[in-house]
Amino acid sequence: MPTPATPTHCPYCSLQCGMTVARAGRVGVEIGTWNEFPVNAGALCRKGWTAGGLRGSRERLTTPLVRDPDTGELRAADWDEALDLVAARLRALQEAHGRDAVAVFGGGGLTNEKAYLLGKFARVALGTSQIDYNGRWCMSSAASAANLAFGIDRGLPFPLADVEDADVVVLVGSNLAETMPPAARHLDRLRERGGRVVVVDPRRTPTAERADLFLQPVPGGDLALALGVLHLLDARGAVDEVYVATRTTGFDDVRRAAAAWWPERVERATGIAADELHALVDLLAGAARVMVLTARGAEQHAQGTATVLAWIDVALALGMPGRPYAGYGCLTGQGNGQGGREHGQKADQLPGYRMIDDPAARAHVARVWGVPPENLPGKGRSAYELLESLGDGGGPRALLVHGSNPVVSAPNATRITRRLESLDLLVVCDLVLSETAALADVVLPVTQWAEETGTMTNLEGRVVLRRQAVAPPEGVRSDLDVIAGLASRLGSSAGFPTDPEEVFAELGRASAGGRADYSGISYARIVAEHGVFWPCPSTPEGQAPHPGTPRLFADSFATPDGRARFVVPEYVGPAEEPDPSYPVHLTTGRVLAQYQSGAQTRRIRELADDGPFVELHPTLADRIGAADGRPVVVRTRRGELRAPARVVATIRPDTVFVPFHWVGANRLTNDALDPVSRMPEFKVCAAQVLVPSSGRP
Ligand SMILES: Nc1nc2c(c(=O)[nH]1)N[C@H]1C(S)=C(S)[C@@H](COP(=O)(O)OP(=O)(O)OC[C@H]3O[C@@H](n4cnc5c(=O)[nH]c(N)nc54)[C@H](O)[C@@H]3O)O[C@H]1N2
Ligand SMILES: Nc1nc2c(c(=O)[nH]1)N[C@H]1C(S)=C(S)[C@@H](COP(=O)(O)OP(=O)(O)OC[C@H]3O[C@@H](n4cnc5c(=O)[nH]c(N)nc54)[C@H](O)[C@@H]3O)O[C@H]1N2
Ligand code: SF4
Ligand SMILES: [Mo]
Repeated sequence: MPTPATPTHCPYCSLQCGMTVARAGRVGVEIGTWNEFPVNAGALCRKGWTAGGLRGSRERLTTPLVRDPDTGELRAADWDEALDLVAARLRALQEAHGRDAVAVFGGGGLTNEKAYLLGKFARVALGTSQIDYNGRWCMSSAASAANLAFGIDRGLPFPLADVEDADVVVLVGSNLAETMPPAARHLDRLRERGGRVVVVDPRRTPTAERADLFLQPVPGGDLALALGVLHLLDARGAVDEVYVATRTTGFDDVRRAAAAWWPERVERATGIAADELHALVDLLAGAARVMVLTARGAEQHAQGTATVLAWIDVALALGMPGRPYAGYGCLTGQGNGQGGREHGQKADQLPGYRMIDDPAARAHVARVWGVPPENLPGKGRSAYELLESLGDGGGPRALLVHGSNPVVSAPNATRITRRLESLDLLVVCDLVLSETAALADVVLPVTQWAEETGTMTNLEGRVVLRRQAVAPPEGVRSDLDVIAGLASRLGSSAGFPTDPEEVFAELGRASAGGRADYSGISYARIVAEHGVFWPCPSTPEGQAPHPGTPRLFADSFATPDGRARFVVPEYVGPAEEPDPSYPVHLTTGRVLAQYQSGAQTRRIRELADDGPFVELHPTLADRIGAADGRPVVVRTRRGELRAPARVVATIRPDTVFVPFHWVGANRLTNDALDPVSRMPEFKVCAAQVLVPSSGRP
């Protein structure tokens, strides 16, 4: 008999679909629809429906594991033994090598409460500057760009449903029909209303199937494409001169830069023919409400920030940001991809999206934490640079991981795995023995999703409450308990509460007055209002509460003068271009049934785990003699992967695609970083594909 169903949210992506969870049987759960939650209105994708699959599974960790120095194997330990050991070794390493000898790596899947407490733990209990998180590999280029252009970074500055009322939506590098399936209905409704969808992707994806105009550039071509659009918009007199004059600065320089991007040059850089470019500009120039949305296809490049800025320039030139049902937005990715970057687990940030090198920000947060501001460390290294510096790299000698599986998901993963292996101490908190946990000296088993309570901030900036619905398995603890347990063993006098609602209240105070102000949000309000959009400052006693902010930029931008900034994007091209030895483009991404590094979804029986594959065009397959389902080898300057070929006419003939949910794709990828966001170039590098002669190549 199921117990009463509790409304809560999915464990996976940034849509944070509402669902109900009830206990079923001794350990299982039953997932049901929660129709009143507006973002998904009852719809779930396959991953959501099967999310209970890890409950009661043998794959679930239920006891701490400690590596035995004699046998080299992981063995079960009790919590006190494991935490005492970790604390003692952290302290010894810091005494011998300084505070920064210990590093922390967080995740965009952690609740706001966990992300906040982890940042506080690093800065106060460990006193280390070395903390960053996997969100750096996710939407950081869009975050950098939005901060530069608009003075604030909220993925979508409007509710997702606004898509339905736009006239033209341009999706640059998003496959949302597979990465957030319930969101695709907004595109369908937009088209029913007579609106148009444009999709830009080197692959004709299920999302592209919904497009009125589909453009198929080479990977890394989006920046040049945007410059070409700006060129033609200006040539046609389609720039909104009044908007540009009253709401922005810097257009003249962009106009000059775009003047050199005539259609033939765009075609050489992107493979998009002049008539296709004109077709796109026809749609944009004639529309009253244009929405430009970017996702990882456009952003995960060494020029990701510049690429997003170029598309923001397009939206600004058309006069869209701040206009209803129009503007620019980034579709974030992880469950708490938005909140995860606001509360201080990023190397350069403190809670409330404050910058760690801003003296006023330091003073505010230090007051909330009850420590002298000068005790707070400064900026640390970005995610890839941090992992690359570990152990033999000359940087930190110990790493604590909460909510990431970098052995699978880091670029140039062979190198990163070696760095992890060279650490003096690796501690991983996880639900399962991920590839990264399998390398650890200590593994701490934690609660997941419906076993605990906490808030998540979805792709719209809507703060939602993921409520506990079932009891956790015996033996596991929440990340909050782990953090508090270590902090007290390290002798920290600052508070590390373990009650999520108490942590949320503290987080609200720490964020007050910051860019991402949560101080007016409470659990009760989230429940009553189906989520609250930040910024939502607190109001004085007796005054009406702040309503939250579903839509930004109607009157002004968050820059000092209130105007949006045009930034000149300079096209450099991918860090690695094809050449005679590595003649094709390799790009990577996702499939519907797997999530991220696959640590969770590969262990769920209902989601077929077929292993990685290499998607390639029939023309390329013919040239190298590959056949559908037979093995091929993809090789780059960093490594190689052998996997079955999937021969499809939907991909460009000069490009291959590999999903990154299994070990392998990231042995191939390039670790070239964006100069501003420090985003790695996951989405393009040069590769060769061949058919193995016999046996293993
Ligand atoms: N099923 C599933 N859903 C997920 C996730 C998952 O792992 N699985 N992860 C979640 C997370 S964290 C994220 S960040 C989001 C990501 O969501 P998306 O950004 O939609 O996902 P990706 O598959 O990484 O990339 C999108 C598309 O970019 C295309 N692409 C590759 N290179 C380029 C390029 O140079 N230019 C352009 N324009 N397109 C390019 C790819 O072909 C792909 O179709 O998904 C979230 N949802
Ligand atoms: N080639 C290539 N590589 C990529 C990408 C790409 O497109 N191409 N995309 C990048 C992107 S956008 C992202 S977001 C990253 C994601 O890649 P990862 O950072 O590896 O993300 P996950 O696989 O979600 O890892 C989360 C881990 O934390 C565990 N976990 C889940 N919930 C909790 C929790 O509450 N607490 C703790 N302690 N653990 C928990 C899970 O079991 C899992 O092992 O990959 C990046 N890597
Ligand atoms: S779309 Fe995302 S949030 Fe919704 S059910 Fe699927 S994985 Fe979960
Ligand atoms: Mo992501």
